[in-house]
Amino acid sequence: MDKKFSRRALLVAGTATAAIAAFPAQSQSMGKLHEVEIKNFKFNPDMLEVKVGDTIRWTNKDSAPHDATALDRSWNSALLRKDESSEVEVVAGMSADYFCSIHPSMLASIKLVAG
Ligand SMILES: [Cu+2]
Repeated sequence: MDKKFSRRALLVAGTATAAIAAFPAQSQSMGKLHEVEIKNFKFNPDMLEVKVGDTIRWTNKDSAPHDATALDRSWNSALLRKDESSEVEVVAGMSADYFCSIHPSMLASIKLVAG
């Protein structure tokens, strides 16, 4: 009946599915974990060298919500509130430039290097 509510429920369901897909059971043992802190509206570090099979974990230290979204929107982290984290596994051909979809001036990138 409440359109707003059902739209929100769908969004949560979609996020949960994406999170499961981003956490294959072996990802930790197969690659390196890279930590990116989001603070004062900046990704730190704002450039990461990663290999296929690595995992990137973003943690939001701001009161404002943030996420990490590919500029071409081919991948994204979960929406992060303060002190929340989200992980994305690095896959072949992953697009390199990303931003916060809520604050598009927050830009950062990853560099895929050969394993
Ligand atoms: Cu943001």
